[in-house]
Amino acid sequence: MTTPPNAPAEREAIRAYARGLGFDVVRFARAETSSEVKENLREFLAAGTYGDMGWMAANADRRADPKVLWPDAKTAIVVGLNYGPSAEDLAAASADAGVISVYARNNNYHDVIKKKLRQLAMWVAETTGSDVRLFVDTAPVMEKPLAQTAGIGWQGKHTNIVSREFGSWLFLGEVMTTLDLPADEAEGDHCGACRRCLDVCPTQAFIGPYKLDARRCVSYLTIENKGAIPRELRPLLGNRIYGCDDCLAVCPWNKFAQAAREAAFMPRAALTAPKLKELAQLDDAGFRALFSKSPIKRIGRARFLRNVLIAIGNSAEESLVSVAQERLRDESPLVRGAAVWALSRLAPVLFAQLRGAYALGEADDDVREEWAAGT
Ligand code: B12
Ligand code: SF4
Ligand code: SF4
Repeated sequence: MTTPPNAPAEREAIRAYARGLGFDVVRFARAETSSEVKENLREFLAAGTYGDMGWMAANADRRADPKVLWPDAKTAIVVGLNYGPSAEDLAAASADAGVISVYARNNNYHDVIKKKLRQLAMWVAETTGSDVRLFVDTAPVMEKPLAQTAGIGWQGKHTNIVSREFGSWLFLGEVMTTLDLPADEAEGDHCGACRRCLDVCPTQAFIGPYKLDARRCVSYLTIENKGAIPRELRPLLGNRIYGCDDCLAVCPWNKFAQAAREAAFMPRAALTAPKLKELAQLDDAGFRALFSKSPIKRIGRARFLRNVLIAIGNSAEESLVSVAQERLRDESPLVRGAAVWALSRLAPVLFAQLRGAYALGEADDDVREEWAAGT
């Protein structure tokens, strides 16, 4: 173990260096989780509310405790990168346009944060001689409890970190090190009696304060979920086609939020209120080109068009009937199934006319079921 003699000064030097890299908040915690947090994770996994995210359960031991993940880790340098939107970024889109959540309107934040974390990790290793590892999002680390212990903010009732300086809009990342550095003060809970985030949720995904049923969350349904979106939830998605910001956006602590300064997070015009018609007509090459460097690329064309067609079904826009109809012959059964539902909502008479012939020629069981079910 490396214990620097001037740990507080060392800590401040690391903070200054990380701030220089563009991180908006840099704080320090012991690389460990409390027994309470471990128990909460156990409860969450036992309830099965993680849906298809089997990787949450698969590495539960490591996720519950950084010491299992890396026994030599002593300190977590926890960073926050502000991606705060402007008021116009949060304005409602018209019925024929889709809403992509704020975090996905430009480059993939994993790449942006990883690049900075790598620089930070290398610098810490070189200047202190300690071992380092970096984490962002996909690693089995519970980033939110670590961020709360480090004092970046508190886990609000919407379960995300709320910062007194940046509201709901911080991405998190960590460099863990074998250096033994003094921890910063933890942040307390400042939600009080407020429950705005719980009440605004379009799919009522909260089981209660601080407890999310991920299977109902639009973010899960439109991003992580690989199959068809459950029928009863489809109308509740509205025109949200990738992720959701409703519980974040409504938080009163956002009055202290600041617009992002990181250029890679400035929204691309093409991904701000994109027209549903154009999105539904994307082929594979078009999808890849539009979402180059974007986190949306990961889910692939079929899952994305599934979301777009659900939004078309919710749009009540007659002009989109022909668009839904075109996708009835799409090569992907996931897309065809969503197109059937969209058509049944937008044009029930046409749907009834086409039903017999299309259902007969349909090779996929799930799509045939969509024809049988209608709206
Ligand atoms: C899995 C995951 C998801 C899942 C599940 C979300 C969830 N709440 O767990 C889905 C796909 C739904 C999701 C959605 C989103 N995510 Co996400 N996600 C993750 C991931 C990979 C793991 C989170 C995790 O460990 N969940 C497990 C459960 C057990 O954790 P939990 O909900 O926090 O559970 C706690 C509470 O239940 C609490 N608890 C239980 N009972 C009680 C009682 C009381 C009184 C209290 C105080 C607490 C409490 O204790 C539990 C443990 O701490 C993290 C990255 C990471 N590695 O940490 C990103 C992460 C949490 N996601 C993030 C973001 C930005 C989002 C979205 C906003 C994206 C979007 N715009 O669509 C949404 C927000 C939805 C929401 N309201 O949470 C950011 C959040 C940043 C922040 N400021 O907090 C993270 C940290 C990624 C990152 N590196 O920046 N996500
Ligand atoms: S992200 Fe949207 S759907 Fe998910 S919990 Fe928050 S408000 Fe509900
Ligand atoms: S909206 Fe209210 S309850 Fe939800 S996180 Fe913000 S302060 Fe807490």
